[in-house]
Amino acid sequence: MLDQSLFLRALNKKTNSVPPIWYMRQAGRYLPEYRAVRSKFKNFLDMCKNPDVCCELALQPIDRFNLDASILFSDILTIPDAFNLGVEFKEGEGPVFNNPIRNIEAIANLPSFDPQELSYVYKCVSNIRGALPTSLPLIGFCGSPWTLAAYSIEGGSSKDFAFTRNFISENPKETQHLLGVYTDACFEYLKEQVLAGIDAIQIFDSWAGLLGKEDYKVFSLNYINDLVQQLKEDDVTKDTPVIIFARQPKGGIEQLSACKPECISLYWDESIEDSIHILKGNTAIQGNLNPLILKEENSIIYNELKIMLDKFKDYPGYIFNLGHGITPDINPDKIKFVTDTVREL
Ligand code: 1CP
Repeated sequence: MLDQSLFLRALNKKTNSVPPIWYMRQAGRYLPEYRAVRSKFKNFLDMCKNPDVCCELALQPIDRFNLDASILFSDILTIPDAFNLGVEFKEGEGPVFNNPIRNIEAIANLPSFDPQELSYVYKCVSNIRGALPTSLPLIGFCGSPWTLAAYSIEGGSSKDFAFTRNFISENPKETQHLLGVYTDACFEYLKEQVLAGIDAIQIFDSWAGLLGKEDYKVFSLNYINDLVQQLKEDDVTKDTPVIIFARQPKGGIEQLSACKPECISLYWDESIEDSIHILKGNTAIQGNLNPLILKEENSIIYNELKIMLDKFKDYPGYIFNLGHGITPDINPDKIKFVTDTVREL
């Protein structure tokens, strides 16, 4: 049944007459049914630790829009939380780390990673898998080692991660040790997600753009590459397709494609023509409508979609998505309109 899925076919570089559709942050604050559940929890991460609630949240966009793939409801910061960094989401703020990694002693004293600390995530995966139709694939995910390290060193989010950038240039060896530890943790975590029932993996390198081209290789790409290698060499994970999303990597997607993922998810500012030229049908492409367009009138959205889908017309292995997550201010009707229009066009 699952091998007939448009999404998994596209990841296998098969052409579909209609592209599979899913959205980054398809479950989230733009949905009133999400906000109703969210209001019962003070700390977002407490909600992530409740597998029944997470299952309900993952199904909300599927029930509403009949999408072609579901994504685990969780967050990339579960791993730093399992390393006892004390991750908290304060009302109206981003994530805050109560025990960030502000010095090299904190790296030396990192506890060892026990994947069972995150058993609530695997329970959530098996709940969602059990609730979904068998024909609908479920995506699992993790943050890239670099993106997780950036939040952990900074102690939360930031516009420019100035402390982190200074820290890594002063302490490159220790940072690389941390990145290695996070890489192994990501592998163990994804393996448990596969055992619990996910059908594809997405790695989010949301803070790729903080690094110059050479530093990107040293602090991010090497570890994504190592993670993908570990996945490809393990009997449990080797057949699970991998998607890499990187936001504004300075070396472009050419650098990313060297990691040999099955698919690259394009940030919205990435040129489709250039990407097709670089990837040449050897790697599936996901993306990349600018999420801001969802604020425009339907006629404008329609024209944008027409132009975009025309560029991907003959590409083997295309998955429709946005170039970044849906923001809280989007009207859910726009997601319905985009979904219907993509299928119609
Ligand atoms: O208060 C709330 O309701 C929290 C909003 C929220 C949601 C809905 C956060 C906090 N995380 C999530 C869920 C989430 N996060 C999912 C599953 C839902 C889905 O996609 O349908 C996924 C895949 C993520 C991944 C994630 N978390 C990323 C990578 C994607 C990206 O946006 O670049 C990142 C960077 C995070 C960190 C994070 N979690 C939440 C916020 C607000 C942030 C960003 C913080 C910042 O601004 O740096």
